Amino acid sequence: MSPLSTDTIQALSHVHAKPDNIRFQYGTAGFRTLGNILDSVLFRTGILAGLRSKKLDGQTIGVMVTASHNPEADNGVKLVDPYGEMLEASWEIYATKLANAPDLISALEDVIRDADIDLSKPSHVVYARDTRPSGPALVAALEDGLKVLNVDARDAGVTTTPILHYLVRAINTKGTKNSYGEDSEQGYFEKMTNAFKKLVAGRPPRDSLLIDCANGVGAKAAVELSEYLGDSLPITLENTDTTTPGVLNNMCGADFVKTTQKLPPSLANKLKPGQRGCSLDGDADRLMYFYLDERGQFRMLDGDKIATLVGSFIGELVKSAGLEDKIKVGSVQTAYANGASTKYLSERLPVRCVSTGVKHLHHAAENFDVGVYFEANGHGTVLFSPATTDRLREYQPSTPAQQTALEHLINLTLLINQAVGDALSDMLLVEVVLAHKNYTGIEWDSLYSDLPNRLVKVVVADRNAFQTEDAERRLVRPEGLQARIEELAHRYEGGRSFVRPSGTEDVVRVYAEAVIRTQADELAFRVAGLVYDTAGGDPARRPKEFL
Ligand code: 16G
Ligand code: MG
Repeated sequence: MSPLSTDTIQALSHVHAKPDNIRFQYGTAGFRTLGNILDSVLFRTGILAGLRSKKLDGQTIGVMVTASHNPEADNGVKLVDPYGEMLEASWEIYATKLANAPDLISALEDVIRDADIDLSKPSHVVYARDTRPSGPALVAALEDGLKVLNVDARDAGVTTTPILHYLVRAINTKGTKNSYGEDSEQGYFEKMTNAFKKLVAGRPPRDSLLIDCANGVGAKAAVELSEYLGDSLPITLENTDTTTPGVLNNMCGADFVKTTQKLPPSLANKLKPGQRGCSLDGDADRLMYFYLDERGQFRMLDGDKIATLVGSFIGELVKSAGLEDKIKVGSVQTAYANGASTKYLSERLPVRCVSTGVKHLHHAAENFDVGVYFEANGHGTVLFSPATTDRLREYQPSTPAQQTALEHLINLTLLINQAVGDALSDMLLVEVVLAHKNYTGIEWDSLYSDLPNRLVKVVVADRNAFQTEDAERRLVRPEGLQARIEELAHRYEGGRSFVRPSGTEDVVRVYAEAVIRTQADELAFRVAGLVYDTAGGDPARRPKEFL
């Protein structure tokens, strides 16, 4: 085992000094905070990525520098494991430990010992960043970290989070039976658009889809995508300004649409009634669809609507292919899924509920032959198990109709980015289903009606006092609070409410839904009031809307 080059580490960790009095935490989305305090974190994450690769025998690890839908001044970093999945949970602890260590060398020695890492192993890392202004300096700090272990590193430049995940998987599966595609952006776009073109071949031409790129890195990718798509899908790109300071995610993008349930003002005179529009988030891994109805009212088609559309379509194809006894299609949601979507899906497919965060959904989806997972906020994808992919490849259909359905399924495995939720790939997937069903947004929307719902944030003294069970649907702490929430929810028709501590902000989140809009709001604010009072909030500063 070759020793650590402690002199280099000392010198560089001096250059990338850790700020005092700040505690960093590797959470559900990696490290994420103000970009201008992340320098030391990026340096240390570079070293960690090298260690992770050595631990996995030199397989390539991904590093993505992004803060997704957060404000432009924020930034963040997360590691990607060899098949394009999120970093294994046990390593999140190492990440946090290294980021906060006053003595980096001894912390590194602890991690190396604890994880039993052989430093003589090779290490490979591929990294990318979004369009944030703090990105280049943070990447330079990351590169210094990579130098410490002489990592063989590849700079994938400015690109989307899902493309980085794709590259990681493509690099690690190159030349194997599970080869995922060419390890280049060109490979990504060709794979996806070739499958798309086959899937929509012979369907009537579609009217133009308007894409809100959130003034982020999705704009760059969408411009390239449109070239590969040619006339197979007419698209119009909006909010593509990646250079004017302050515009990223500002009053636009998937998070704005989901949280405000409004059309980004910049699209007001651009989206025609009935036309399909969609928003990407700042790193293009979340997708929201929408349209304006005949009265000009904004209608949102969120992750739940996507899950129901896609889940039932794939279920139908499996049946048409004559494979329903061999391939089980299932779906995974979180407690935030609208009750109406859960009902719609459950009547067609098995549905599981798991805790918030992509990694929980992804792992649960792996337990199905075909697992369709989406969070209401627009994160999601579809996973085909390796055995299912083989089965599709080997299956001998007995009728032309079965043959056609089989070909569609195989093309879906190529269209869908199975490494991670991908706004552009999900968007093409939605477009395929709409083309096959000959649906506009209106018809898609009419499959079921969302229950009115409300999400409220409550600032409390200590959000760790809130502990949940049953996929976050029930509180176990503070004691007694759950019973009071249920008692309130029972007073409203279709009432459902749950409370969980946020994993990304220092707040507690309250969700409520009910059959009637005003009741959903009232329930949410009552539960929020209950949370506020129970968690020891100052009654004098109790928000007025908490009834
Ligand atoms: C992160 C998660 C997202 C989740 C959100 C919840 C990933 C890549 N992202 O953004 O899936 O919905 O956190 O945030 O896992 P919250 O804990 O603050 O409600
Ligand atoms: Mg994102």
